Amino acid sequence: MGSLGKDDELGGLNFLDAEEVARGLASIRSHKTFALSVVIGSPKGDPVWPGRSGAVKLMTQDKGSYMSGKLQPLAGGLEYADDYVTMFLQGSTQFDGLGHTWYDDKLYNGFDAHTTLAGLEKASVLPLAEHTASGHAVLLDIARYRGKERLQKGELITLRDLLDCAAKQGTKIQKHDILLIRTGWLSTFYEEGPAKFYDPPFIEPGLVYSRELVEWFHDTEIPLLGTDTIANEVTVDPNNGIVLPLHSALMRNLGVVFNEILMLEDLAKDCAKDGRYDFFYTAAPLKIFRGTGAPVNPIVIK
Ligand code: UVW
Repeated sequence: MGSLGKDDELGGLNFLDAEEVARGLASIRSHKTFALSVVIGSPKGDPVWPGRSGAVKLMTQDKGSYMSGKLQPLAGGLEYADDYVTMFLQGSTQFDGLGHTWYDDKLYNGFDAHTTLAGLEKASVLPLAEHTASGHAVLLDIARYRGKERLQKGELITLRDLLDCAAKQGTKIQKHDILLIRTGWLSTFYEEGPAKFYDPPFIEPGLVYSRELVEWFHDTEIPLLGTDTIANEVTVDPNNGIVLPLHSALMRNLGVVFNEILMLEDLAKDCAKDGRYDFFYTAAPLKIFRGTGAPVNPIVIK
């Protein structure tokens, strides 16, 4: 990665060609399907990065509009309800555009950070949405591997953990596999509530930066990383205090596409039941012009 062409805005999705789609489809056995997004605008709220807010969904018309006489049925008697939602494009299960984060004024592929001034002119979510992400995926259930329901605040995942978990599951990670990692952390929000989830300091569990980890992503040409956390990595690297270093090392430098805030519980249960942790994954985020990211509801077929 990193040498995919000077205009490239797809990063790892370049690896997901027709052959990879076929490899993913060939792994389908039980034909069970799983939809991996969280619910937008749920009464429980939306788990979001601190500083963002959850979706607000409002009705613009409903039966009451007709009862009050504000609206009349259409000719023939049809009535209808309408609603709208305002939300952060990063505020639910989403794909990040590769230009979502940067350092030293350069985005993915060397694009100038000033191209973000009127929305992401380069490396937005749109090229990812046009391409789609479909291929062979593996789930590494780190929580189950550690014999826990869910990882705790700040709990670290190293490359060694990924490889040991795969070995214990009997999962072979192959070149161009989409990598999903379950921590169980998102359930803290839904089952224990926002107070526990955001209990300061807010430090999610997750992957921790190491040179070996980044080299492994590079060599294995992992196109996409998805997790059941907001940021796909431990919030603060305990070794040096750096915040979200894998957003730099994987997303910005290598072009690994991030699919965050996944609900992996049902999929993980099914994998534990049948002992199969690989499957077909397909997703296309909403086509948002110059979006930093966009909501997505990825589908897994086992
Ligand atoms: C930030 O943008 C800070 O994080 P994320 O990519 O998890 O939304």
